[in-house]
Amino acid sequence: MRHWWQEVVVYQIYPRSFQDTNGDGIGDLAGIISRLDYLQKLGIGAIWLSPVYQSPNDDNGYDISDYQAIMQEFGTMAEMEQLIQAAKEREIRIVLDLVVNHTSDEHNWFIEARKAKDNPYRDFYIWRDPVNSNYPNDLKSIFSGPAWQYDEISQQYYFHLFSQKQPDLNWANPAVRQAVYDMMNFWIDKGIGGFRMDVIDLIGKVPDEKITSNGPNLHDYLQEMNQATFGGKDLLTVGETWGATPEIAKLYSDPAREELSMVFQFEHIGLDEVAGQSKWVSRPFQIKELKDVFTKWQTELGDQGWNSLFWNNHDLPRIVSRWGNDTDYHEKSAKLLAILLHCMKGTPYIYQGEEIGMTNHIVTDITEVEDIESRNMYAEQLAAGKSKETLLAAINQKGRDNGRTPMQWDASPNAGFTAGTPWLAVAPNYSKINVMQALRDPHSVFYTYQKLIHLRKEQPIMVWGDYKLLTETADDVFSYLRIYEDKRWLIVTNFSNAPHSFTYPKGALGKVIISNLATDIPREPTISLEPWDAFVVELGEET
Ligand code: TEU
Ligand code: CA
Repeated sequence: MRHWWQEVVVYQIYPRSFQDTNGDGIGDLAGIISRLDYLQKLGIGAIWLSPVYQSPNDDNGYDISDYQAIMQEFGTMAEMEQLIQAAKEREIRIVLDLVVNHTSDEHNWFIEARKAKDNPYRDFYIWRDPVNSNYPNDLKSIFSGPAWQYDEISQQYYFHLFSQKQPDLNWANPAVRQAVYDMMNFWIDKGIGGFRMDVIDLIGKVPDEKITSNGPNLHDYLQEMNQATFGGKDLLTVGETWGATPEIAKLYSDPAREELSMVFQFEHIGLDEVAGQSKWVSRPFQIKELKDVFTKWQTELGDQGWNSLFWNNHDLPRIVSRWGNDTDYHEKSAKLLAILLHCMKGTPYIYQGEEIGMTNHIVTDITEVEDIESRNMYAEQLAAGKSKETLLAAINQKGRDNGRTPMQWDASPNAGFTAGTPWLAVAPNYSKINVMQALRDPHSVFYTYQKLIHLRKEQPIMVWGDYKLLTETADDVFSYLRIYEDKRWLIVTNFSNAPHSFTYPKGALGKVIISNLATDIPREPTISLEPWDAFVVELGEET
């Protein structure tokens, strides 16, 4: 069976940084509504909206204190309903962020739970006694420090895989699961298009056995959730699963198992990291490895799963700065990254600003950093003796604020994001890199994305075609075929700052489908690719 979510491109909005309308420096729902025409022009079919629920913002909305209320800074429930409706009128569905591994410590469930050991909500969370007046065990928080926090009132520790203000829910408790399902149905009844499920691979944790991801009951919970909520409603459900291999991804997304539509896997994202070390330790990125990872995912899921395709999200540095070239080949490399990814099989995701080539933002002092993950790491490592310079270099390379600077709409002060003071500084290159400029220039990165989205709507080969890597190329040339019925498309990209020669595979070259070259593509049997060249061309039969 074919589904709508296999044929669309999804656009992620980080509401805090998208568009402010009331001058408080914080993006809001009214701002999103005001930009729907822009998104319609881009051509997307769904928006993944990062959390908009009530939250004390310890982790910018990923710490939720009421799942059924809208954060005051963002607007009202009426505006949320208006957004769902206004988007629907433009054939855009709203996919909500479902953050149910943990709540805020200011959620009513936790306020109750910490009152006393016999409180009816106590078991909504994970409490353990101290062991020899120390932590229950040595599990660590992903945001630095121990995963256990002592609570003076009831004299036990509670478990938190993220910040101390994000206590983990106890999924082993059926009452927790039912409360989550009820909340999901509340939103489904409002007409949303689905859920992006935050760190969903952690809900089956068994802290006592030091199992955090891929716990033993994980898939039972997801099957139960499917049946109790979105099952049979054809919604888009995408799980955030950092530890997924293709085998694990099939467990989530094999249609026969009735769990999720797809997962976000992060194997490619880890290619400039060092195995066994934190994301803050980097090594050089190699195209050869990228080819291996993408090819594995493109070929191994088969009919038992569906890929999501992404370079960016609100946790990741900007791809054009990370693996493209944001100085000498800014536009060209941004277009290559778009073409390479969007021509693959799966559902592509665009993170706000990616479509105009937004870049990383360099900071020179920790006071400029808002992100809790970066700040905690900095404090911990500074205390451990690392230098400020080393730590800021790591934050500039990998820190989450890189992706969170305000959306660059135009060249007016603060990039047209706010009339006030933005909550996080706008990247200084906004006078050149902005939406207004991109819309004026017919050769901008924006129009490459728009065209790729259009092709996906018009050309079944983009959605359903098989993928085949070309192996006889230079290491830095990433080239593959898509094959569908009697059609073949050849995708050619030179993922580097140097020229490389390239020999076409057998078959007559046909029409150019999309390209970032200023001229027609060269058509000799062996050609020289210039740095960051990328194009797609029809390829006739191998005769
Ligand atoms: O992210 C999961 C997560 O593990 C990230 O913190 C990740 O490890 C890190 O940022 C690496 O870049 C999700 C959300 O996407 C993130 O924004 C939240 O902070 C986190 O869960 C907790 O809800
Ligand atoms: Ca605002």
